[in-house]
Amino acid sequence: MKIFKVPSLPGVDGEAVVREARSLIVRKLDQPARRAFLQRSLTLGGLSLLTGCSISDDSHVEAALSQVSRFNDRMQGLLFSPTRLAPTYSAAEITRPFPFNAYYGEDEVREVDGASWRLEVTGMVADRHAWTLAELRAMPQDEQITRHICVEGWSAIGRWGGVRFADFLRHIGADTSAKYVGFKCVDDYFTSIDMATALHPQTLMALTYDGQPLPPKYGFPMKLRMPTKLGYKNPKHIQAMFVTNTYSGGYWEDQGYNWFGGS
Ligand SMILES: Nc1nc2c(c(=O)[nH]1)N[C@H]1C(S)=C(S)[C@@H](COP(=O)(O)O)O[C@H]1N2
Ligand SMILES: [Mo]
Repeated sequence: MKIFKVPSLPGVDGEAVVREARSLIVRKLDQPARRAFLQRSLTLGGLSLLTGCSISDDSHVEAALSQVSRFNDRMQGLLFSPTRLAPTYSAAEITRPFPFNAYYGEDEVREVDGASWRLEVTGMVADRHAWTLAELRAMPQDEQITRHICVEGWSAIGRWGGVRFADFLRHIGADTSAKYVGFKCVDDYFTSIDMATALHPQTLMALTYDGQPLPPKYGFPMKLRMPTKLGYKNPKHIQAMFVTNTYSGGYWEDQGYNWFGGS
């Protein structure tokens, strides 16, 4: 395959973009959803021009699509404004009932015991103690009515309350110059986000839905709510979080969904 030609942009290290992309292009094409999702970013004709690949060769197509997706992550990261707010809505606009979604059905929603639950905090932080729900509830609380957009083709407006993640990160002495914050959930879900989004004023450790403790189906006891990101980037039932410079992907991201996942 030919060298991926990166346009020169101010402040962008083109070679680093390609290196980062190349380190992620080893996976084989096996997920139709992944391929369909990535193909939306660029037509195959354009892709073959860009890369010089034969479009009849699946592994080359896959490699090129992965490069485009990682390139896209870098561009979204560069374009992300740490202060621009996602739209907010009135209480009358809330979608009722708010939809449930997970990689399993509603009959398999995880029931977490709030009394014994702890949020484990590791990585590049000064204070690594595990948090109880009561401790999180004692922090200053914020609220938002925002739109959740799922790539499966639906969106809905909901009302979430909880702790601003930026407040929490500062409180625990997180190294906010780190690249990523990763999350592990009570189910097998996991994801990771860029630090700029972690510090965004609308990124919330949500403890409530519509004024009540988060119901199990919406991620009790705590989910991360980010109106600047697509639904799959919003982890429910969070059990552990870590601040890191090591890329750790995500449940859907590892199957081809774009990692940055901006909405
Ligand atoms: N732990 C966990 N978090 C998750 C998921 C999941 O399967 N498990 N699915 C994601 C997806 S794809 C969506 S659209 C939203 C759905 O959140 P909701 O049930 O509150 O609508 O949760 C996200 N977070
Ligand atoms: Mo989703």
